[in-house]
Amino acid sequence: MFSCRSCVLLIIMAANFIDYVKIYCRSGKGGAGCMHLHRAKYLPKGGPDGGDGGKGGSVILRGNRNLWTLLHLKYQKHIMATDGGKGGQSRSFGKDGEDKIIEVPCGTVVYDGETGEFICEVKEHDERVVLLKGGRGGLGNWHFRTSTNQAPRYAQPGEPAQERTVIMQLKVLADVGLVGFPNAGKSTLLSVVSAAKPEIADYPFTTLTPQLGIVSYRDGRSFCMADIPGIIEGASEGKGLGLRFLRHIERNAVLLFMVPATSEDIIKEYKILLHELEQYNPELLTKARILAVTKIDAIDTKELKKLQASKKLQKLELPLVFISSVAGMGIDELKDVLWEELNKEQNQVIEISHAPIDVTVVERENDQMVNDQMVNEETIYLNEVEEEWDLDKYKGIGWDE
Ligand SMILES: Nc1nc2c(ncn2[C@@H]2O[C@H](COP(=O)(O)OP(=O)(O)OP(=O)(O)O)[C@@H](O)[C@H]2O)c(=O)[nH]1
Ligand SMILES: [Mg+2]
Repeated sequence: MFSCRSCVLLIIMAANFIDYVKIYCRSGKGGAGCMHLHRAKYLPKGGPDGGDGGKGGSVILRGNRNLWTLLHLKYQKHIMATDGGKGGQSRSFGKDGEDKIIEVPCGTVVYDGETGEFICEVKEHDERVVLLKGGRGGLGNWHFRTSTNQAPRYAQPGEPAQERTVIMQLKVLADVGLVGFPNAGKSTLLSVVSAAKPEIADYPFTTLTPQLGIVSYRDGRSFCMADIPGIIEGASEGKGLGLRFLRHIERNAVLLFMVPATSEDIIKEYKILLHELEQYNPELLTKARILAVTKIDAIDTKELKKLQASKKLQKLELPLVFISSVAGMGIDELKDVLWEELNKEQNQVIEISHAPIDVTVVERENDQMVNDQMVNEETIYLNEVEEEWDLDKYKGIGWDE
């Protein structure tokens, strides 16, 4: 059972993983140019001297490698840059509007909130992408003086602001993504090879949000592993936790498929997983794959030997590894295979095109996720109260009087 402190931590972790936000954004409009004719004592025809308007602020996204979720944007419903100031007399410029910089974790993809069309993505730390450009300031009438029109009585208005409701989704960037049915042992593996402490239990869908861990390899080298919630047959049609977490494996260089040795048909399970990925995005099948047969401590040596020699498994033409996270078997070999695959040149680029999203589906899934998390938190909390808090212990302080 969880300790009090870990219970609180779990609640915080589950509630804090936000990989979807919808925000209304608006850039600043350009300031109007000024129409002004210079007037001064003893200077009857001073001429035009209207200055230019300032430019409106832009809405800019900036990648930040220290952010892991979109939590900081959860309650921001509007993000607006400021307008440019108007130009003034004596050819004075209007003040430029202030840009609004939105810090986002690397791997954030932005879609139009109404049509679901892909707009842009931010991959690198410090990478800047202009989401909405501020309007240009209008020119003052000084610019329009000519020999035939020495006192132009017009100036340009500033360019209008741009506005858009956008959906930001985080697609976790990791080197290796774990793919498997619920209970395949994904979180257990992550907890063994990294310092991450994912929740582990023998009921399906223990993991509700993606977890990342840094796996240290030999000679101080390391790579990043992402544990995502289990996939089941029909996930691409919304079954189980549905599609909403499949996007987190889009950006992984290598996919580690995990099927327990105790499974009735390892190849069938692997093919179902593959099919679900294909339904979601066929480009996922171009990624390097490795098959790990897990929980080999749960079968006897004879069965294990049979599996290792299985022609059917070898026919899949995949790097095959047999592991037990609990007994620590095959873990070093697995790391070797992962490292080798990660360093192959063809696996270095993680370019993938982002298909448009169906806004209604994405919104429904997000509501569902918030619901799931609340139910999960409540269950954890109630269990904790029943099992751990012995109120009798505190009678001495008089709470019951
Ligand atoms: N015998 C044995 N049991 C294991 C091994 N790895 C994991 N398990 C058990 O399998 C159950 C499920 O493990 P998890 O790591 O939570 O599985 P998961 O794939 O993360 O499951 P979801 O989060 O529900 O998708 C737990 O009871 C683990 O103790 C293993 O190598 N050997
Ligand atoms: Mg898990």
